[in-house]
Amino acid sequence: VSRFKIIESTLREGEQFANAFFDTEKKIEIARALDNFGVDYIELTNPCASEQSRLDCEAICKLGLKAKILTHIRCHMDDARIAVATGVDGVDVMIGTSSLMRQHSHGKDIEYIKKTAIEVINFVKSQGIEVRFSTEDSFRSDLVDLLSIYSAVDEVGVDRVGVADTIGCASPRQVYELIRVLRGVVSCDIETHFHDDAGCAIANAYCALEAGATHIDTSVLGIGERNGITPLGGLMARMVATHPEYVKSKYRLNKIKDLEDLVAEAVEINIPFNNYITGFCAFTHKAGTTYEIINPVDFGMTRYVHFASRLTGWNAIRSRAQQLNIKMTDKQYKECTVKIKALADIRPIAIDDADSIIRAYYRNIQSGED
Ligand code: HCA
Ligand code: CU
Repeated sequence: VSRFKIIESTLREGEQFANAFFDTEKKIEIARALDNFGVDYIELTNPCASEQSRLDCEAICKLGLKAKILTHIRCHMDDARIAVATGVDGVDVMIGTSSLMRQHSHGKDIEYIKKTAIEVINFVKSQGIEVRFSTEDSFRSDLVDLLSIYSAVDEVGVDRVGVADTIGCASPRQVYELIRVLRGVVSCDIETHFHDDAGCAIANAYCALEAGATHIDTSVLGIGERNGITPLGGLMARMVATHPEYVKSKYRLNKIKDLEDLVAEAVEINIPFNNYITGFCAFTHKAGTTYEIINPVDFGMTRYVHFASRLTGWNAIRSRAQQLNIKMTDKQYKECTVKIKALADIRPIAIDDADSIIRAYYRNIQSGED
């Protein structure tokens, strides 16, 4: 779990998001921002998708980024030749669903898939770059066929195998079990790719790591096909909670807000109110104590205590009073809090209302002391 790598797919999976259209300049800006954040890999759209996609891929390879540049292709020699010619550091090869679906997979298909996969893998490796082999819709494929294909590509020296939950149907326990079994079968790295249709994309990524996966696919804000994949920020939130040293030393977490703003603006969406870390209320406390599993400071964010409400507590009022340079005894903070709550029970109150009550209460006790 602790030494995982990120394959950032905003410029591949993310380009499949409904609103996404990235021109060359925007792709370069996003690639630089991802690199600056510290992602390990940046995955780009198949250069065979369009002439501009190919040119953009070449342009990003020439930027000299620290992150390794990957492109994503179908399991064909034609795609592979075009991909390696762009100057990428590695190729993510994917085999389509249909041939792996239970109904269709009988011996002959599997042998054909293995033969094609091995040809493509050997070719990419002969060019001295990385190669990953994944199967689309892995969780609905026949397990025996799946493992037989993965072990065949592992034997010829693939760098990574990829498991993809293309339709977002997998549950964390299923993920754990499949990756656990796969971990025992292959010796290469294991990459995973989770769609979020059923709300499990982050949990599934975490379970995959627990079971022995080494690489996680993400995109900024999770953008991708349909409602997208594991979001980069959400994965950081999950990982910083359990592995703070590794995550904080490796990624520039305080860049997450700028990165998300950049992508949100490019695809014309708002950051969701409840977004991990950057949602407007992600560190706003209204009732109860100010405990958090994540320290906002790690991400360049600040905690906010929403103290002007009927749910407020005297700790919140004390910290607000102190911001106003007002010092009282605990008993007095508590009394003052009762007054604020009484007004907030009658109508919604603003910060100003609460501040006025605090100030009036304070004046009152001071004049009493005189
Ligand atoms: C696609 C499908 C894919 C591939 C993932 C992978 C998926 O758009 O080509 O290469 O591992 O979700 O299966 O994104
Ligand atoms: Cu996908």
